[in-house]
Amino acid sequence: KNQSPTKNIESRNCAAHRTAAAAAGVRRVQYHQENVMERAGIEIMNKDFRKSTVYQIYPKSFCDTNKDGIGDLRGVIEKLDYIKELGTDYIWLTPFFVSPQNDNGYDVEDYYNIDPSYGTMEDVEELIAEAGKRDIGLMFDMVFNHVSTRHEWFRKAMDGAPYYKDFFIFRKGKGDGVPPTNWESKFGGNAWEYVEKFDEYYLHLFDVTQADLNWENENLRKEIQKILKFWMEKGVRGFRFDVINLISKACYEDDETGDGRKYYTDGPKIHQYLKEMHDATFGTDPGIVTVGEMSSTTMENCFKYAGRDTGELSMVFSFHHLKVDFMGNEKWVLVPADFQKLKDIIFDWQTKMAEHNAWNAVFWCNHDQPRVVSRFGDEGKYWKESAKMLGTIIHCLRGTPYVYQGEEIGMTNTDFTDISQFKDVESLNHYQILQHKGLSASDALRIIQIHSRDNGRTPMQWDDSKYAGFAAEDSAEPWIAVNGNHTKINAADQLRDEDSIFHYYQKLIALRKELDIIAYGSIEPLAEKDPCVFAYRRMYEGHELIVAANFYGRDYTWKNAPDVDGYTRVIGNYKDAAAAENGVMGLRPYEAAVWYK
Ligand code: TEU
Ligand code: CA
Repeated sequence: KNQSPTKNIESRNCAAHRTAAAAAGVRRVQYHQENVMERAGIEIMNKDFRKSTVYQIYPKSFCDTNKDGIGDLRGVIEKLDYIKELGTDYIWLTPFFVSPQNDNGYDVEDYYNIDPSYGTMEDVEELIAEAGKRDIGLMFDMVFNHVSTRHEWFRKAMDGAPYYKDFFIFRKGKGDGVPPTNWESKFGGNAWEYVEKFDEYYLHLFDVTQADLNWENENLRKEIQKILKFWMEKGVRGFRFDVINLISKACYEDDETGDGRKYYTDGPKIHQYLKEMHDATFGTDPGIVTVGEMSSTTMENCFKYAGRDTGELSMVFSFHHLKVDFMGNEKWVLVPADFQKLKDIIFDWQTKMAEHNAWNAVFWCNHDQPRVVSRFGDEGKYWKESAKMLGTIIHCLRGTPYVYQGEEIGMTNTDFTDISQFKDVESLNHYQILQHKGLSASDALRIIQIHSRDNGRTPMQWDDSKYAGFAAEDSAEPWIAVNGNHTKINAADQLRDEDSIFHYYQKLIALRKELDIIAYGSIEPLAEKDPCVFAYRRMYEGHELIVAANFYGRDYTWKNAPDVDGYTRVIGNYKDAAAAENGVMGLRPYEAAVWYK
């Protein structure tokens, strides 16, 4: 059997957790399905997701209130006023359900209970109610492609119960220690794990402790619906579905030309499963917003996933625009970002999704991505300008913008210099794999520093204190190190500074509410082949909006620019407007400006 480094790292994590969980004493209770909002007397207002903005919270790294060095739900409650100040309509909270945390909660052990490291069900209820009071809806993150191997279903499957064994994907190997197929796990190594007692393998597209679920099984699908209804009845206003386009597997065959993804991505029954889930659960409440995370998807499928009348989801995350610094699908390489490709992909998705009445989630950052200011902007001299420029591009597009915690203050990639500082299972596995391929430890580390998901997972920088205000100074060491630049980049400073990135994001978010054109207008790419400019035009009911951005750190003259005479600059990252005359626009380093007529 191909012994990938996944297995070794996993067994270390798992052992550590078993003791922690035992010590914490996971409390399991059967909870009432009582709507928290009703109980608190909060009237639920349906929102138009096209006019909304979502703030994403990775609770583990957001705010720690009990000094254990791990962010928690009470920390989110404490910061609700900050989020209200920023102005977003929803909070997407990544998973906080009971989990061994091998993949920071994306390995769910129990969807009905809260992991003690994050808090209790009472905390969740209070969070829903307190957010509701501020007219902020909560979106929960549902991981339905797989569950933790510690989930009750998997344990029963391992005990040999046929009913539960069929919740998973068990297959015979090809003999002699050869797994059923040559598919690769996204976290490295083969995607099948051998179980001696059955002489069979189970499929895990992610970590070995994340067993893929068998959606062919109707009983499993009913269980999924029960989970969604449980949380809807509690007052949750939306859902984000983790890698949801991987749930329908076409067949189990070797992929001679790849890693297997063509056999499980956008599979044959995916639309049927989504429609069924929609009709049975969130489709009954028009106020619920949904977003599907679509791994390596095609646009044709997204027309259906996120179509206005297709009865599947409100919108989709696609990632093609964030692979412009990969080599094809290979992430673990160092190549400069391809600006032309970035524009081509964004414009292609913008225009074609519009033609098909389908809706995008628009974003640069999340908990799996490096920080955008480090990636496409400038951490140095033009840090502030470039962060604002990148925000402008996203927030004026056709789609629902997502702001990932810390993006609104221009947080950067980690400053880690040693592999021991990295925590993510994917990074640690690929650090080994790169060295097995012959890279030196320092070259492997360089690649991890650039691409690691931990870049987005260092603690939120609230202030300039020892642990950046993420945790009290006398608390346990944070689970992942704070970036040393928190003395310069932190929320407290930016709340005081009118010219900060925070206040610029606040303005962008407000602009979408003020100007219907941003939510409802058509989209037309401009300067498509220009080597420096990112620009587009929106149109709606006789109004026009022109967004122009210089993507680089040098002065640039944009010839053939649209004439903005008679337009008002509604937002820009320099004090005065750019010099524009007769279709020639002078853009300063990383300058962004938005004109409206
Ligand atoms: O991510 C899906 C996913 O495809 C990424 O993990 C991706 O494989 C990786 O970034 C590529 O380098 C979702 C969650 O967002 C992620 O945090 C989880 O680890 C993953 O699913 C498994 O649940
Ligand atoms: Ca804590």
